[in-house]
Order: sequence, then structure tokens, then C-alpha cells
Amino acid sequence: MTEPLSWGAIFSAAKAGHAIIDEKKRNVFIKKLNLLFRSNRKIVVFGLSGAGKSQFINCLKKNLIIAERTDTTEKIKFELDKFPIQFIDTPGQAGRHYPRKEELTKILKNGVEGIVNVISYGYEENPEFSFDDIFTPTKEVKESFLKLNRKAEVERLAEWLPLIHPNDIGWIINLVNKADLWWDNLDDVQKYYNKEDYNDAFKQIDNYTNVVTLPFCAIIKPYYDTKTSGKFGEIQKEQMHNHFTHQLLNLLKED
Ligand SMILES: Nc1nc2c(ncn2[C@@H]2O[C@H](COP(=O)(O)OP(=O)(O)OP(=O)(O)O)[C@@H](O)[C@H]2O)c(=O)[nH]1
Ligand SMILES: [Mg+2]
Repeated sequence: MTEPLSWGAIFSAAKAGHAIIDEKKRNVFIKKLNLLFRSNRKIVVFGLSGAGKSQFINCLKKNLIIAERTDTTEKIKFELDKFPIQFIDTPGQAGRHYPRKEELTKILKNGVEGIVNVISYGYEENPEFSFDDIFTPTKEVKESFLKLNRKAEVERLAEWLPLIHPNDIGWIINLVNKADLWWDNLDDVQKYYNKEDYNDAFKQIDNYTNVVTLPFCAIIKPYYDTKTSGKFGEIQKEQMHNHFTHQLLNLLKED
């Protein structure tokens, strides 16, 4: 597996207008696609409930009204830099009426151009968590809680990674959302997603699919209305949005 770029290198590459995608793999993928399929530009968004999938789409397509929990698969079409795309927002939790695994299988079978996999270093928000599970008496977020969620993030991969066939998917972006909350731990977070268990899970598909990990912040917001890292501002957020948009358009544009 090729060594992933550090996030510092990613930012410099984006600033210089360079793509961070392996062109060789991308060209092979483009050849596999027929034009009709490519015109659809479907991108599916996966991730645990409360990771920020809907908020992520919302921050690209301004003024989208998002439900607190997504209950069913939703298709959101809009233009990004005049480029027509369609995001498929999936519910992170399996509700009574949403058989998630079957749905994910169907979505992948119907064909998508890429996957945005939203993770958040354990800072998922879910109405089913109790405050006592999340916070210490002094209102610090418990490390044990974050670890449990990170374990769930890895486990969730087992639901869709084995379904990926070399001819189906061009790229996967692992979007490490909620940078405003984990910014204090930047080095640990980067190491965790690029070098440890999480990265290992992608080794099986690395030969034929581009996998990129990018830091992101959909919105700056106190975690459960308590606190943020306090060291992350609108400027960094905008930079991350710009980097992401730049990379996504690179992936989507034909040579
Ligand atoms: N601090 C912070 N909060 C975020 C960020 N992105 C999303 N959130 C918050 O996290 C919560 C969950 O976000 P959603 O977008 O609804 O999560 P989801 O992944 O769509 O969840 P489901 O629809 O249940 O699968 C909301 O309160 C968001 O405002 C972020 O970058 N930073
Ligand atoms: Mg949602």
C-alpha cells in the first residue's frame, strides 16, 4: 500500500493546484466507465449516525434543510462550481423502516462514482447516548466514549467495504469531520486514520481504488452544546471546504 500523504502535504498540493489522486489508478477507472454512467455523477455518503453526513452535504449545498436524523436514503442534486452532482445521503442508524445493509448493497449495485465515508474520531452525536456515558462530572468528553465510537467506525466498514467490486467504485474519500472538536489532537487523529487499524481496513481494495483521507469541518459547533477545542476558526473551516471541493472536482472532471 502506498504511504498516504500527510495532511500538511495535502494542503500544500491543493494550494499549488496539484491533484493528490493517483492518476494511474484513476485513468484505469475512467476507462472502465461508460459515458452514460459517468453523466450521473452519483456520490454516496456513508458513516455512523451523528458523524455529520447530512451536515457535510448541507455545507456544500447551502440552505439544505436537514432533519436531525436521516430516516431514509435521500438524493440531493446540485451544482458544485457549475458541476452537476448527486449526493446520496444514507441514514447512519437502522431505523424500524430502514434496512440499511440491504439499501447500501442496492446503492452500490446500481453504481456510484465514489464514496464519501464520514468519520469523526469518535465525536458522533446520537440522541440514544446518555450524557453520563459521554461526559465526566467535570464536563470533559470521556476518552472511553470516544474509543467506543471509533471502534464502531471501524466495525461499520465491514458493512460496505466487502461489497466493493473493482469495476464499481473509482474512489473513496475518508472525510474526518468535526475538526473543530479534535483539532487539539491533530497529530493523533492523522496517525489514527492514516496509519493504524482504520487504514489497514482499506488495504484489500487499495490496488484498484483510490483511497484518500481528508480532514474536514462541516460546521463549527459546541459538542452537545458544551465546548469546542477553541482553537479552530472559520478561516480553517473555509480552507478545508476549499481543499475538499478542489479535490472532489479533480476526481470528477474528465481528462
Ligand atoms: N462540532 C461539529 N459538529 C458537527 C459537524 N458536522 C456535523 N456536526 C453536528 O453533528 C450532529 C449530527 O450531524 P448530522 O449531519 O445530522 O449527522 P448524520 O451523519 O447525517 O446522522 P444520521 O442522519 O443519523 O445518519 C449535528 O448536531 C451536526 O450539527 C462539525 O464539523 N463539527
Ligand atoms: Mg443524516
